Amino acid sequence: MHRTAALSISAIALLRACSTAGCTMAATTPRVPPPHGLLRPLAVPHRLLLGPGPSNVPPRVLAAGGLQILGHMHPEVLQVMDEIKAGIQYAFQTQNRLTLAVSGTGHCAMEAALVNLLEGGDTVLVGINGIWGQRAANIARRLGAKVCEMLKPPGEYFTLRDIQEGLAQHKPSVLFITHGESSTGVLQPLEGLGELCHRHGCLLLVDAVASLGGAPILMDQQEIDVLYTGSQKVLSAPPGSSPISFSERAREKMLRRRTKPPSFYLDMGCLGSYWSCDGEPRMYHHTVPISSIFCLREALAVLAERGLENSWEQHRVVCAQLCRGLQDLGLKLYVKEEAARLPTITTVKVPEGYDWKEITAYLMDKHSIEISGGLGPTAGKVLRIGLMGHNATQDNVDRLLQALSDALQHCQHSRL
Ligand SMILES: *Cc1c(COP(=O)(O)O)cnc(C)c1O
Ligand SMILES: CC(=O)N[C@H]1CO[C@H](CO)[C@@H](O)[C@@H]1O
Repeated sequence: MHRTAALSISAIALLRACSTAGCTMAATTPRVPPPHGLLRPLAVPHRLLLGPGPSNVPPRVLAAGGLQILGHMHPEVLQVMDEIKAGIQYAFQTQNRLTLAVSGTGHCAMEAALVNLLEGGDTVLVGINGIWGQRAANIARRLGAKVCEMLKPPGEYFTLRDIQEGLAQHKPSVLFITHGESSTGVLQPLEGLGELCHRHGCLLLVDAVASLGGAPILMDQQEIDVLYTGSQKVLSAPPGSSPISFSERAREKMLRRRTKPPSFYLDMGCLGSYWSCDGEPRMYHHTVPISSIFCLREALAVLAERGLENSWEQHRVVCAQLCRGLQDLGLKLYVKEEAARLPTITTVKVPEGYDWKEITAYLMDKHSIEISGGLGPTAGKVLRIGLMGHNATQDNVDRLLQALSDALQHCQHSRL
């Protein structure tokens, strides 16, 4: 104690001596000035977000994010976590005990699923009909898994027969499939998939980031083993907390692991006890993002009040109106088969002679509406329009169609 005090006193004496001697106080003078940008007020314009996500956040959810922070182990926060678990069980239609929200965006949930399910030497069959299968394959390879790719052209989905063949050929322990392929606008049918996987001794992992709440998913009835989503699409909450759930079958596979999951942050064993999924006393693992958790709680409450079936129906109706309107403008939808169109995100071909960037920029500049271009295999080929959650309304369909018609008249036809 005395020594520390003595040291700091002598350090001050040294600094004083230094300054009187005219040398610069290199050790204590900051050289990087405060950034100008930060000295101006935060600027967040009002925009209608009709891209593939994030979607606009309704006032009730925004208000939850503005509440004061509590300690992450305070009983009120633990109660909110319990309410979120129940809300996710409702949204997923599952009774799985291992149900929680990981602290991160949709990719974080994707990593959590793969990191816990796979270990070196496991075989995973990945359905690739857009960018999300590519990403899952990328993550699985990093984990040392044997990745078998099952390909389908963008704009199409996998039939039961495709999957049956893939399972028989590769004998994987996990099948990854994307329910709402937001890079192409395709909805993957899930009927019979879980049963088929289980007959082949395989677990079914489904990415529902772009579809949950917008298209029917019944986790338990469809025998899905791992399901995850994000917060910023149909749930209309800020990005950052992502619901995920594991079946008993998936838990059993995880219990049989020879090695620990290579991520401490995403270890479902630790997360399960933090979220009290096993009924045991909670163990601190990390600090949940409190504001994000409050918002997610409110977003799940909105969904519970509205009812899942109403939410599915709303997205179906609004998407059908949008598709009709787009075709009336002379535009062509990218996904040919009507039943295969994702109700939350619609892909429409960039009309001939137009540059997609001019269209999206015009909508943004003149109408403060965000829509987006393609992604991965659809880059440069399509426009992606999202009508999700809070702002999946008839009003917004009309607003967008008017703005788009305006854009088509004004955007220069490119010289290409
Ligand atoms: C948006 C999306 C993701 C990724 O979510 P982030 O929140 O951007 O990390 C994953 N899968 C699908 C199908 C998506 O649409
Ligand atoms: C943030 C935002 O743009 N919200 C809009 C969502 O859609 C409704 C209906 O058109 C608008 O009233 C909101 O302003």
